[in-house]
Amino acid sequence: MEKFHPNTKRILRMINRIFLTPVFLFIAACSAPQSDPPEPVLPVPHERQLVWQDMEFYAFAHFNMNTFTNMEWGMGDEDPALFNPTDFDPSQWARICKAAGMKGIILTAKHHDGFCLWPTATTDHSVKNAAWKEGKGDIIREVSDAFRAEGLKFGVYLSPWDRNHPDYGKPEYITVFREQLRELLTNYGEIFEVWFDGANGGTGYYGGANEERRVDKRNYYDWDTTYELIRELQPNAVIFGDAGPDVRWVGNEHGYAYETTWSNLMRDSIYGGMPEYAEKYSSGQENGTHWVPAEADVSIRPGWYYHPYEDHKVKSLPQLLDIYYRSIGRNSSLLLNFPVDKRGKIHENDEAQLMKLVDKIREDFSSPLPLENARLSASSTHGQGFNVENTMSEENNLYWAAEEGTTNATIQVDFDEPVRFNRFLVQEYIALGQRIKSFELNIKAADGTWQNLASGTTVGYKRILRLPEAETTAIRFVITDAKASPTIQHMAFFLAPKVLLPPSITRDKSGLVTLEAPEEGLELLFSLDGSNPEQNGQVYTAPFTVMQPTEIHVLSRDNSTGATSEVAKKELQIARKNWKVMDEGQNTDHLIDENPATNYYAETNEVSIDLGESYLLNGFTYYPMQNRNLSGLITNYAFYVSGNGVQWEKVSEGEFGNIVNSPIEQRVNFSPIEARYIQLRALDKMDENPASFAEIGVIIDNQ
Ligand code: FUL
Repeated sequence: MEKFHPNTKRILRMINRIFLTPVFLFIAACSAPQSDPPEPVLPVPHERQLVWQDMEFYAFAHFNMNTFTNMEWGMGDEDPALFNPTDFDPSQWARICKAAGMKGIILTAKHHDGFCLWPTATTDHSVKNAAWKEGKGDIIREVSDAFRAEGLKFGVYLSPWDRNHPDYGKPEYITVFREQLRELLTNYGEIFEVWFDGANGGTGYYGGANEERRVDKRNYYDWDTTYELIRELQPNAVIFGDAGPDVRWVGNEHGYAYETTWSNLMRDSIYGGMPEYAEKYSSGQENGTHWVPAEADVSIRPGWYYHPYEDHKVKSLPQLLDIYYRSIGRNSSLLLNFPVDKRGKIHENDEAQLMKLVDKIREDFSSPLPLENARLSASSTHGQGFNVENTMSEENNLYWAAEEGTTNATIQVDFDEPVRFNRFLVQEYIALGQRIKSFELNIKAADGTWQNLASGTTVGYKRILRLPEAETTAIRFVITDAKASPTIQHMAFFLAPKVLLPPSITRDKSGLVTLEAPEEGLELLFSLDGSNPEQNGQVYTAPFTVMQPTEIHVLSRDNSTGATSEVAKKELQIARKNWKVMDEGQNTDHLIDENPATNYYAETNEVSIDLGESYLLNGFTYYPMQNRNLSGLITNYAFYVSGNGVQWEKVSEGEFGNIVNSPIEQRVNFSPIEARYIQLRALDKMDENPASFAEIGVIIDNQ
């Protein structure tokens, strides 16, 4: 006779299984008396910042009046009727963002030109007067609904600067601005982030005044009252601005945080749009008084808004990878912008590049070294519940803490078999404050000695190191200095496969084109007729000359596997071999040497060039200096041509909108005109310094 009923046996077997699961063992460990957590080190994040921090990667969409006027900064006098997407499809945006693992989107509800994407009661300059849906549409409603339907969050960009509003610069405008915020924060459900731009004040339409209005950026907006309103209407939303208060600008529009990036900020010394912000404050401060983590904003194309001529300038995989590792890998979130096109869709090229990035990132982090089979040890432990094994889990509230009072500590990982890795990911337990000031990563060499693989400074929410591939049986993460006893929430090592990059393309003044392989042993292929180099390309063996306007396509091939890189393309205009700069200044050649890293400075604020012969010109390009510290950038220009170098005819005049924040090559087209001489004059500049130029070029249609 059976001792137990068969059902009873099954139940006992189940109980047995439950008791032996890691979950049970983990619960049991947690139920042992737990030591008190370490003392926090101020400043610490607010709950809403912790929630935001976990989002890591989310989208920015610049879609507004500029999309239809082909501008970066509209003046505010644009006819609202111009806003007319032909195939507006916010669920396409949401699907793409979801597939990319992005957690939400921030949309330009109102940019500097003042056009509102929702039917606001505060102004007529809105979708109410657009041709789109005969004025009955609401972009904010449709985008927020589409994102929520995918389980993604929604945030708003509301430009404080309003080049349309007649009262901008007067106290009355602040009431209007707050009313606009109230509408956005009341009528569209939960908002995760409210984004305020630092660009404020300047020339504009201002209800017909057409004048320059400067504001006192520190006091004009009375930000504290506005923040109170946001807290009242959306207590969980983080507020972004140069000065925070919750999330700060990373200080550039390249999407790069810094090797040393503190989430602590001396917040009270900062206000939105202050000139010295990027230089002095954007990397945070060890002794910062408030928790204001960095957000890196960057566009997937050169401009923030859609321009058809940038369809082929979508950032390449290597550029996007660099952005990813230099933002999310450096204690910052990544706000990646899509310049939504005139249809009202994310362009196919942008989606394709985004997915290349996402696939590669997934591949890079797909196989962590199995730490469960390794032995972990730490130089010290804070007490029960803070064991070093906690660093293996991605659980937010499980972490290792070193003994209280220590400012250095080591975690060692010993493996039974040699392991190979080239990525190291580490996270502090930031709820108790950012602590680590410097660290090293050591590996054990075959002879048993320790070698230093990398040194670093801050860690914060997340730090990822890209390393040369290393093989070892033991790794040591040595925290050499910290503000207080270190805490680590998570740590992991990965072996990321190599990236097959296209070769880089450079050309000199004489027209000589050089290709450079990203890695040794790759074959380089190129084509000059627009065809895919993989099928019809030539093998690159030595530099070659290209004199006429041509688009070159290149790729790298790994002949051992047959794998190829993506195709890189570059527009080459006429070679500048016979060009002469007509000015007397020093280093005039820097202006036309096809090297944007060298600059020419014109005391006279204008330059003239003899092209050597006559061409039918369609436009010109101005490549601003690429230095970290910018000076003399031309913000307003006039462009002249001449047949004899004496009598000049003006063919174009205008503004290089947003050039100071985004110093990318500027392209201006005009009606075709035959000329041998060109002249660019600076009508206005970012400062009093001589006008600066990295390159000037001409556009000649080769169709
Ligand atoms: C800048 C703006 O002036 C740009 O147009 C863009 O919106 C960018 C995100 O912020 O300051």
